Amino acid sequence: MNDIQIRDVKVFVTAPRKINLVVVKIETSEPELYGYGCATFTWRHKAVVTAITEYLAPMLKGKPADDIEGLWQMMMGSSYWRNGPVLNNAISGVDEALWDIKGKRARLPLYSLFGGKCREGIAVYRHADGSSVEEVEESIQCYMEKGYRYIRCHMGTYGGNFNGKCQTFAKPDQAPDGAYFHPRLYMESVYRLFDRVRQDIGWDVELMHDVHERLSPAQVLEFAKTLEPYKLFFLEDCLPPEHMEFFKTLRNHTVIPLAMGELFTNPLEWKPLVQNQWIDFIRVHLSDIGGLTPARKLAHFCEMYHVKTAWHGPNDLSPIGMAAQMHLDLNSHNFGIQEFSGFSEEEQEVFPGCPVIRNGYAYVNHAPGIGVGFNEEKAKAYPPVEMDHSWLFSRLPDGTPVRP
Ligand code: GCO
Ligand code: MG
Repeated sequence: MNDIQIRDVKVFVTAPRKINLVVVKIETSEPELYGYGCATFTWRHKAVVTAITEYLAPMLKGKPADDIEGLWQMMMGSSYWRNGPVLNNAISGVDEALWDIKGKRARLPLYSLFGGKCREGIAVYRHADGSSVEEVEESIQCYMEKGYRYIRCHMGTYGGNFNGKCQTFAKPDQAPDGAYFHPRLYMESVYRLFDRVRQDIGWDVELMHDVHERLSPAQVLEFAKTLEPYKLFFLEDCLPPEHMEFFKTLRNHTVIPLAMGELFTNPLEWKPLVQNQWIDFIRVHLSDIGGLTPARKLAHFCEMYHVKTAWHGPNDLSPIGMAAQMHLDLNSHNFGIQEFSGFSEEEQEVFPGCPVIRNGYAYVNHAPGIGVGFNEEKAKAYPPVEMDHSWLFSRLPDGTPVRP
């Protein structure tokens, strides 16, 4: 089977939605056989491009395209220091492209190659947001009318921004710029939000919320306990990855289902949470852990502990990456829910074959491989952009920087 070699490894950065997406193309010794993978780490995309062009491409040329597992181990181990977001994203782009090639060679969509389907459609959740309860409720109702039955609810993105009121907090002299938020104001606003949503909209919809690592351990205990009456589908990212040990306390303190993982890059982060069943949903961003190869292993590991998948699905993920994880969604018995942030018109133009959504379910096409193409010409019309990092400089009212 080692008759087809990797001939070239190319990397593209395109921003059809004004968010930098990184795409890897693997060309093989068979002229018409190539594959695409997602390597999107939007906040450090140039570092990922360098890792691919300067390190991975030279070691991959001439290697057998069939040996995904062996090449993944070589890419991961050859930097000695490993398990970081930049190198993992670079490896993911290659890994997913090799899976795309394997599916094309087998003339099978990836879900079939993984062992076939456990379900016909992939339940997805959307993001409702707004600067008032009424605006959030309007957004929820709009999604429900489109058939979505799982909705993440926020009032002012992460930590709540109260329409800029955060800027009026009493701050010290010469307080630096940043995305200020006030934990107590944020917490109280979320209590009010879910109380009203459950009263006004009711229970025929599953609701989530993303703490986005904004609260202290003690605040999280109160927050989870206070939200219990609203029966959330899950409460996400209660703490930063640096505080995983606190999940043991949190788990013993609340019945609210817990989700964690989009920030993980190292198996040491998820192992204790999964094997101790301290969480209910694993949320990794597939390219941040190295692509489909490790994600399949993680899904199987989680299945042993009744932890369900809820792969990260923000807008800083390419349609190739979204489709790749949706193949895994179809195959995994312990699929939980798929986060989905829509595809813009421009993205669908650059990435033909995007999954389609009907009545709250996503459907990948049944083309061989990942099933999403990449129009290199159209991608050129959307060159990389200067991303707005300001929200990543989050601060408490006294200016203390906090994890964003
Ligand atoms: C989510 C995530 C994202 C991240 C974003 C960072 O649950 O979808 O929290 O919104 O903040 O991907 O770049
Ligand atoms: Mg999140």
